[in-house]
Amino acid sequence: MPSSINLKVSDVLYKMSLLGEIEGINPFKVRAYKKASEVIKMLERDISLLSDDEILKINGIGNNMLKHIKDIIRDGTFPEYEKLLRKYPISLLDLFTIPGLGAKRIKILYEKLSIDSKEKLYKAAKNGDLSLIEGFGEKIAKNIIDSIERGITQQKRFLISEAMESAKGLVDYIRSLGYSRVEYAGSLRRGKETIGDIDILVEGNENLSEDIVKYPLIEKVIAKGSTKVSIILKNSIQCDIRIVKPESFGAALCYFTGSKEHNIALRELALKNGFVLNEYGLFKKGKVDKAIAGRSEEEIYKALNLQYIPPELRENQGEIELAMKGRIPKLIELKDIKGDIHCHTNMTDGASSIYEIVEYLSSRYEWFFIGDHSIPLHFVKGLDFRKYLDSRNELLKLREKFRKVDFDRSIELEVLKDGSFAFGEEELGKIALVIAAAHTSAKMKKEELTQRIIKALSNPFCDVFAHLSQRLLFQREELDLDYDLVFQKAKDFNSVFEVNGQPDRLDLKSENIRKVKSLGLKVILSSDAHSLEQFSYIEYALKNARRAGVQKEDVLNTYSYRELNEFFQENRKRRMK
Ligand code: DGT
Ligand code: CA
Ligand code: CA
Repeated sequence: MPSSINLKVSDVLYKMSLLGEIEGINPFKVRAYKKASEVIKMLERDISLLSDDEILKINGIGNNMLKHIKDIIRDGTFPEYEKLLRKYPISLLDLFTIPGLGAKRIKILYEKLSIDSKEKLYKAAKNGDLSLIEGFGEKIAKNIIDSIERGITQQKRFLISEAMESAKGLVDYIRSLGYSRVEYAGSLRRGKETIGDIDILVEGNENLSEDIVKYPLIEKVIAKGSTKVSIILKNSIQCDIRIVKPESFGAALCYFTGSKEHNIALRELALKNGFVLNEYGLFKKGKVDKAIAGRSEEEIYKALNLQYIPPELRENQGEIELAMKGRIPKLIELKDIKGDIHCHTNMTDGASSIYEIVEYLSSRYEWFFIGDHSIPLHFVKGLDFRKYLDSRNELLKLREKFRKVDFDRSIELEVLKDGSFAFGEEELGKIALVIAAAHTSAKMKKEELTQRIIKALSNPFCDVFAHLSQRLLFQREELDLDYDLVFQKAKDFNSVFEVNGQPDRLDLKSENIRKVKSLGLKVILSSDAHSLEQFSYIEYALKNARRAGVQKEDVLNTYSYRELNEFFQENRKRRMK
């Protein structure tokens, strides 16, 4: 059971992240506060009872964070937080709930017009005062008035990792009660970027609802009937659990997996063919007492003369037409993935040593690359070339001990402002795998930024380009780039884009993966793990790729180690010509 002290610590760290954003502190720090807040909220044990070492083992918590946490446990606050509280009123944070307002705008509103509450904001928008500030057009003012009048706040959504971890806990609990057929449905099963609420289906009977509400992580029970239980978990995620009979399990799974738009299209198709389709089954029109399909989803699609449609494609974006023609692509699967390329060790901002990572991955993959940030990212201790080489040698020594698996050292190499790399050509030639990435691009104009990225892509040693858009879900918009131009140029260089599996990145997003695939370019999936548990984040990259219709042959993680290295060497040679 999460203790109230955990919620208190989590709350202070969350508020610190928002105030930090307003203040404009280093985005890595903002992210660290947010992440720490999230994991502590989910923690089952009372954090005030843990030793320092135990706290440091929690994902995403380093020494600085540990100090803040201990301060909060003792004093309810910590010095850096107090400093910002003296500068900004806490009521400012209410403005984050208004759609369209982020940290930058909130800061401007406060500094230029002393707006620190919804009431003052509403008045200013009504009076037309907002138009005095550059960047606040009529549209924003109207949005603000609208949303405050109608009491609309940003509908809270969750990162897929947060929802998935909660859902797994609940599913394990239901299984422990003796129910064996338990499935995720809704957006979680479709692998959407963010999740509104968790949907779970259980084959069971009415006794189940009595047992479910005894789950210790429940904050509040909203509804409890014989076929549906709705609860809110301690971390404020809502969860709808439906209790279904075996003969309708497939129909219910199909219905509650959605999307709503897919359901509607499917139902219309059924009607056209003389059927009725609902969450209980597929019926001949006029004969609703006996279903002709319903036990499994496969049965239903088959009876409608459709190929089976994987959940990730059920968005009514042409998948039904493809299924009619038998042209649903065979999507890449987890078992096709032979390795990962991008992670971080404790030399920079990761939690584990090179040795720990090799040991961990050697039983999971055929091959892998262990990376780290490069200079000039000092605040995450980015490596210079010397440190890269030394740590590479350290890593290669382990080949002797771990013979069954192939591995080498990659680097997440910083793209400088002018599009050149932090290392020179001669150095680059000695790097096993260059993952180019930009982390600092504030204030560049669209055109300039686009040219910078294109220049980086044109570098012969740009093996992979990481998290192109730099978006952070719920935190930072994607870069304002001419994406189509970037992708078109990328075709000339045969560039490889990363699909980053960090749940707040998911970058490239699936629309862009589709574009890249249609140009015949390959992608590579990565976990960008900062701790051992995060290596599983590659599954979120996979879901994102599947939603884009990506197949095995589009993805370099499915190559053998030799094929992969040949591919990159070939690319380097070709670009040098
Ligand atoms: P979310 O929770 O916002 O991330 O997205 P979903 O897709 O999980 O939506 P949710 O939880 O409201 O409903 C779960 C599924 O139930 C949805 O994907 C399709 C089905 N469903 C819900 N409402 C309707 C409806 O009005 N019509 C139809 N045909 N299906 C619906
Ligand atoms: Ca849902
Ligand atoms: Ca739902």
